Amino acid sequence: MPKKERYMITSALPYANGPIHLGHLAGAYLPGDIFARYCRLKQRDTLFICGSDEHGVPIMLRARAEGVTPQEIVDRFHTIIEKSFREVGMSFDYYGRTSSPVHHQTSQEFFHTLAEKGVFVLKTDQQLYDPQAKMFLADRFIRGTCPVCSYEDAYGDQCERCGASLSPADLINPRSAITNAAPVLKETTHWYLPLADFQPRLQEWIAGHPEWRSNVLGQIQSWFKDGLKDRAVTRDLPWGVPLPEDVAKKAGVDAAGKVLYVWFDAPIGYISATKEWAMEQGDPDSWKPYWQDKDSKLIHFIGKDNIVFHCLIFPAMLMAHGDYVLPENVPSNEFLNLEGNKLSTSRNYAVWLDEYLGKFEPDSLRYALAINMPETRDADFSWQEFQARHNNELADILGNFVNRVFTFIEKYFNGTIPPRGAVDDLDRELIAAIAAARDGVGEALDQFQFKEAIKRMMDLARFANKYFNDKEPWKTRKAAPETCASTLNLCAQTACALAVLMNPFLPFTSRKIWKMLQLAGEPEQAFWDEAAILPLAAGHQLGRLEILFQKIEDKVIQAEAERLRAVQEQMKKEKALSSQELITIDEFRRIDLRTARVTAAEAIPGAKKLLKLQIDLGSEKRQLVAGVAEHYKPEDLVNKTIIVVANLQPATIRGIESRGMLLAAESEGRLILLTTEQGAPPGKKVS
Ligand code: B3M
Ligand code: ZN
Repeated sequence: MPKKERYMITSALPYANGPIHLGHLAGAYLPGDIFARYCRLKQRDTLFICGSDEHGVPIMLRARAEGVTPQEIVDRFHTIIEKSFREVGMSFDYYGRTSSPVHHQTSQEFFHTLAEKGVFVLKTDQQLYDPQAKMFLADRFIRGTCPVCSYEDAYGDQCERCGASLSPADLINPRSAITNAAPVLKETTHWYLPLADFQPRLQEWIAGHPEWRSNVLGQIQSWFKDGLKDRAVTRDLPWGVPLPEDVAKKAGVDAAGKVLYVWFDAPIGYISATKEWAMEQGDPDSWKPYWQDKDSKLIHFIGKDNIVFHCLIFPAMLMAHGDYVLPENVPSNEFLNLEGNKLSTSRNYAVWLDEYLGKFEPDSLRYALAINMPETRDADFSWQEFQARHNNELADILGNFVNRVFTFIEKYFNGTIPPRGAVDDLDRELIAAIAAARDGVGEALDQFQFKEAIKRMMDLARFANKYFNDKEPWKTRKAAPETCASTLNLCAQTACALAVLMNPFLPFTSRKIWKMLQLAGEPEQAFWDEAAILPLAAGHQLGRLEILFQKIEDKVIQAEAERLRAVQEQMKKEKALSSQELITIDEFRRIDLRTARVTAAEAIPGAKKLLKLQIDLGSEKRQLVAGVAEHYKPEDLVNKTIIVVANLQPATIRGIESRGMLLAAESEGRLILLTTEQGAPPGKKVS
C-alpha cells in the first residue's frame, strides 16, 4: 500500500479578547475546516490544529478596562470561542491555548534553541516608559499624535486614521494608554530576529512556490523589495511567555519583566497544540511526524493581515531552528466586508458568530460564506444575499431534490431503495455527473479554490433535480414501473454521493442525509474516491424523513439588516460630527498662530520622521520638533517663513524639547508646509 500523504493543517489562532465574527470565519476557519474534512475523506493522514492566542497587548488593555486580570479575559473568551467553533462544525483535532504550560515550555525551548545557535541580535536602546504605572509602553500601550496626519489618538504601532505604520518613538506628544502620563525614556535591552540575514534563504524558498495565490506572493514580494528589517522578539510586559532565564543570564540581562513577543510565541502555539493532541492520544511523540517528517505538508489558513508572519517571520524561525518543515502553502484569504462597509469590532459593526448561531443554522452560513469566499479579493456579506442563498439554493435545489426523492420512495416503494434495471442515456449522464463532481470538487479543493468547489457540488444537485423532472417518475410509476424504479434508485444513489461530497462544506446536512439513508457510522468515515460507486442496495430501508432546510422569512432577515443599518447611521453621524465640530471665534482666538523663520534644521538620529528646527519668533528664539522629515530635507527648510502654533504646551519628543507646532497641509500622504507668500517678518500674528 502506498504511504499515506500527511497534512498538518492550521487555522490562525484567534486572539482571546473578543468573540469570533463572520470575517474571521470566512478568512481562516471555514476554509481550513473544509480542507481538513476533505483531506480526511481522501483518507490522508490529517491533523487540523487551532487554539486561542492568549497573549498580546489588546488582551491586557481589555483586562485593565474591565478591572479584571488578563487570565480572566482569556478564560472567558477562550470558552466562548471554542463553543461557537464547535457549534459551527469546526473539526479541529485539537483546540489549544497559548497560556497552557506545554505552550510556555515549547516556546521557551524554541527561543532557547535559537539563542544557543546565536541567531538573535541583542540591542539596547531608549524606550518609552510610564513612570506612574512603572512599565514600558510597548505597541498599543502608547498613544499620541500621528506625525503623518496629526490624528491625536494614534497607536504606538499604527495610526488608525491614515493607516501609517508607526513606532512608538514617532508619536508626537506621546502618552501612556494606561495612565495618560507623559512617558519618559528608559534604557532597555531586547532580542531581535535579524530578518535581513534570512532574506536570501526566504527568497529562494518562496521562488520554489510559484503555485501560491498571487495575492499572497504579491505581498511577500513587496516585503522583499523594501528589504526585511530586524524584528524585536521580546517585550517588557507583565503578560506573556517569560523570557527564559538562562538565556537572559548568559547575556547579562535581568529577565524580570521580559516576555516573548506575542508574534514569536503564537505560531509556536501550533506546535504546542499538536504536542498536547499527541499527549491526549497517549502517544506523546506522535506530533513529530506532522512537524518534522520532510514529506509532511504544512498548510496555514490565515487572513491577509497575517501574511508577513506566516510567510516570512515564522518560516525564518523554523529555518533557524532547523528541526521543522516549512509551510507547503499559505492560502491566505482577503477580507470580508459587511453590507458594503468595512467591519468594525469596536463599533459593533459585525455579525458575531455566537449570536448568529442562536438564530440560524450553521450550514446556511457555511454555504453563504464558502460560495462567496474572499479568496483573491475582498467579498461582501449581506443578509439579503444570505437569505437568497439559503432559500433559493439550499432549500429549493439541494433540499428539494433530497426531499422529493425520499418522499417518493417512502410513498410508492414502502421506504426501500427500488431496484435498478436497464439504464438509458439520461441515466448514464447522471452516473457520469456524479463521478465528474467527485473529481471536480476534489481538484478545486486541492487548489484551495473553495468557491469553485462548492459550486461544483451544487451543480450536481442542480443536475439531479433536472434529471428527476425529465424522467417524470410520477408518470412512469404506472406506465413503466421498472423505469420508475431505476430512476428513484439512481436519485437515491445521487443523494448518497452528495452527502459525501457536501460533507466538507455542509457537515450537518450531510449527517442528516446519512441518517435518513440509515447508513452505518457517519459520512465522515466515507472514502471520497468511492463517492461514485452507487453503494445503495435494492431493498435497503430508509429511516425517518426530515426536511433539510426551512425557508428563512423576510422579516427575520430585515431585523438583522436593520440592526447593521442603525450602526452604520450612528457611525456616519459620529464621523460627521468629529470632522465638522464648530467652534466660536473666541475659541479660535485662543490659538496663537504666528509667522516664524526657520534658522536651522537637523535630522534626529533614529527618528526617521522627525526634524529638529530652530525658529525665530521675532521676540524670541525657540526649538521645535516636526514630523516632516519624510517630506522635507533640513536644508529645504532653512530661511523659510512658516506658520506655527505659538501657545502650544511644550512637549518632549524623543527626549528633545519642542515648543510649538508648525502647520502643514496633507495631500495624499504628502505634507506641504504652510509658508507666507511674501516673506512676512517673523513673529507676526496670523488670523
Ligand atoms: N492572533 C492575529 C489575528 O487574529 C493572531 C493570529 C495568530 S496565528 C499564529 O489576526
Ligand atoms: Zn495618521
